Amino acid sequence: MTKAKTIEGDLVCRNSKFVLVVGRFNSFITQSLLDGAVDTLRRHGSAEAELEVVWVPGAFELPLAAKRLAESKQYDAVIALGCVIRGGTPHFEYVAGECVKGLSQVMMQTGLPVAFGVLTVDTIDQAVERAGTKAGNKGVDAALSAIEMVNVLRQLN
Ligand code: INI
Repeated sequence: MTKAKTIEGDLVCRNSKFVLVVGRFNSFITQSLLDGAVDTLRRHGSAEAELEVVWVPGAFELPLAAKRLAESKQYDAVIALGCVIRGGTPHFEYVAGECVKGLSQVMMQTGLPVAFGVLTVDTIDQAVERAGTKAGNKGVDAALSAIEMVNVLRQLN
């Protein structure tokens, strides 16, 4: 156990506004990611009034919406939720690649935490497993990361 000064964020929502931006593509999966994320935020102290949800067509559009929302300065964190499932063409690589690159740029350019709750999977079964069944729920993980990042960044100001 280190004696060094240690800074870490806890998992309690205090006066924090979260916006969840969600891809409509594969909505039978992304709706479960959203449900998991919202349930997690509520159970960690968020009030309903502190949450907003924005739907966009698909994962490719998540970065632009996240950028607009981050620049509005109305939120403490953006939680991006989507589901990209590999098909028989390189389309998957383009959509998934631009999504992760764009969301990462938004976070670095705006300084606002952007949680990456986007599934990139080979099969529908893998998506189902990660959307509230045997491999957990990626929306829950993204919400927890957002809470922790908001709280750790507040201590770094
Ligand atoms: N969008 C997704 O969110 N997931 C996918 O699996 C997907 N695939 O495979 O095509 C997908 N495509 C749509 C894309 O995100 C854009 O909405 C569309 O290209 C319009 O710009």
